[in-house]
Amino acid sequence: MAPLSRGMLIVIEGLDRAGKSTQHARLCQSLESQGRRVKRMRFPDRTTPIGKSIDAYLKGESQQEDHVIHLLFSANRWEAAAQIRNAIEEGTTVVIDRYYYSGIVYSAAKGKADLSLKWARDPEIGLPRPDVCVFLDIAPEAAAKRGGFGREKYETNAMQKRVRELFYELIATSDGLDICVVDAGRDVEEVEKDVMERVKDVMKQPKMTQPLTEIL
Ligand code: NYM
Ligand code: MG
Repeated sequence: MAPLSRGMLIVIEGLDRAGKSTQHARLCQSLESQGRRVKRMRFPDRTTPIGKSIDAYLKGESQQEDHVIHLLFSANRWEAAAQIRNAIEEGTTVVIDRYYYSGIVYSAAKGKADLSLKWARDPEIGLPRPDVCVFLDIAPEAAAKRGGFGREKYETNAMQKRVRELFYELIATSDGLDICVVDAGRDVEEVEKDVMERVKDVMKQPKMTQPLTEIL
């Protein structure tokens, strides 16, 4: 594979229990085995002070007003933005488990009139724009059957169903989100193969010879 002058920015998205962590790990390993330097990241990053507040909220240990928690999730990305940009400039590929797409849809899924997809997206403007976001698509019913579901806030069938609808709305209504959909209801290996294919397609695109851009 031709060397890229900069790293790629790749995002894995999906509902809870869609298999994101597994696919994230496998993709990082294959990219490394192809000789690329890889930085693994995930959002929320629960290790920072902001991330710790988010963690407490998700576990039900603290309460936050809906706009406030939305902005904390966004701030948690902003505090990592320079790190992402620097890694990519020096040729490292950054692979992130969840990014601003989750940020938008999970908040908007709460159904508040004053917390629309548009309102939710505004604080993300200016963050590093992904080269590709692979949306691991799974039916909420199938996801719910996988282990560990239901422990954290948002892990209810009603919420997951709405999140999936909003992911589809996001994909259908806006250009330039760089999302591709992969059916995640299949064997791990099949999903992995598709994810790698999407990433390889993007590697060939002209934008990969240009500097990383920003979310507009
Ligand atoms: N989540 C994640 C948000 O609500 N907004 C965000 O910006 C991000 C990045 O956090 N249910 C939600 C989605 C998940 C939860 O993420 C925790 P994970 O990947 O399950 O640890
Ligand atoms: Mg989760």
